[in-house]
Amino acid sequence: MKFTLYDLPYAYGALEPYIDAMTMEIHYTKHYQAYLTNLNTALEKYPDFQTWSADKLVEQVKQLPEGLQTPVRNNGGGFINHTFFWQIMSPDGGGEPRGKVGEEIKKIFSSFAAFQDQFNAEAKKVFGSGWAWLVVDKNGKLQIISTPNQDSPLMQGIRPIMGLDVWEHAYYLKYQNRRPDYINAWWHVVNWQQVQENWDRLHE
Ligand code: MN3
Repeated sequence: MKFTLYDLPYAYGALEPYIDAMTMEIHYTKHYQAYLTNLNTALEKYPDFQTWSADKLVEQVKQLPEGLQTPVRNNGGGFINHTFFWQIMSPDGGGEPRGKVGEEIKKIFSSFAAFQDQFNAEAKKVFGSGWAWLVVDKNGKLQIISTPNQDSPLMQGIRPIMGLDVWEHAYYLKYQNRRPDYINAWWHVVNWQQVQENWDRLHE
């Protein structure tokens, strides 16, 4: 079994003006594709693991054969992180979350604005390349974390329900060095309905 690209449910230009079409196209067709190709190539030599899901490979990366650990960490992580990221954005996104996630955010962070401030601070402080995440921790509580490179929260046994790619490749064409501007714009495309579904899946 080989992994395949997740089909974007919207056009490259659909998230304009917040995320430009060229960035989306290069991000999807070059970066995302490269993680996928490299993951599939790495697995060719390890038939025992070809039936595992990509999430399981990343989650259990430390239990894998040594030669498979680094490719899974970097490319498996890159593959699942991006597959996740495409889904939590939408041209119909933005605004404030309603329903259970909205309630939980207000309960834990006191207000949506305070939550955004804390998330923005976490995303800004990532040194070099990485991700900021809204996760459900082991006690079922919402928490904001960041990870370096393509490390996934799954590697710590925690589940993301929302995440933001702060690698320069995600914003440099439009925002150059202005990561805070990219972060502020990104809130306009957050697909809260999907975030809610991600939450629901963890609480079934
Ligand atoms: Mn990326």
